[in-house]
Amino acid sequence: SSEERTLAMIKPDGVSGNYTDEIKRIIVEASFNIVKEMLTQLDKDTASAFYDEHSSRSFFPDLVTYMTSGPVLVMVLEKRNAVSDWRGLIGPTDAQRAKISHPHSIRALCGKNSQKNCVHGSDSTSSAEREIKFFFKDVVSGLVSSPLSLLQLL
Ligand code: DAT
Ligand code: MG
Repeated sequence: SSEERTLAMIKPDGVSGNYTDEIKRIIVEASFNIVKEMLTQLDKDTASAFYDEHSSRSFFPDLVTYMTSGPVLVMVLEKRNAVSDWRGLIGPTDAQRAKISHPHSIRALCGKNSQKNCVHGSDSTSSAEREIKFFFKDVVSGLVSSPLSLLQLL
């Protein structure tokens, strides 16, 4: 089919700020299906590996500290053009800019600045494939395939 999948995440400030329900309402209203979800807490190694492409940037240590500061909600979203449609809904990286240029975006709604920007979205179909595997590699066809994935689902 023409369905596409992307990885979305509600970052620690989004979860602790109680934005989960409102963000999910926006997701469903925009005709995405939430096909997988997992509430988890990233450790330093996991957050560092997820953002490996940014490992040489000056903001990287602060980014890892922020991403490990509390629970996150990781979701796989599905619809036509899921990758670009989700990027469009979340708005630009810098939430301060988002409030001006994309006032109805999710980052304008609940982000604070260029680091605490409330949500993640894959930036391409190849990133989406990598990121979905990164978080959901042990879950095959919705069936529990290993004891590790059972723990991941709890
Ligand atoms: P995006 O999350 O919009 O894909 P990105 O991939 O360029 O943005 O950066 C990944 C994350 O790193 C971003 O969500 C927050 C952090 N980050 C990016 N640029 C930053 C900056 N200039 N200062 C602080 N944190 C930054
Ligand atoms: Mg990115």
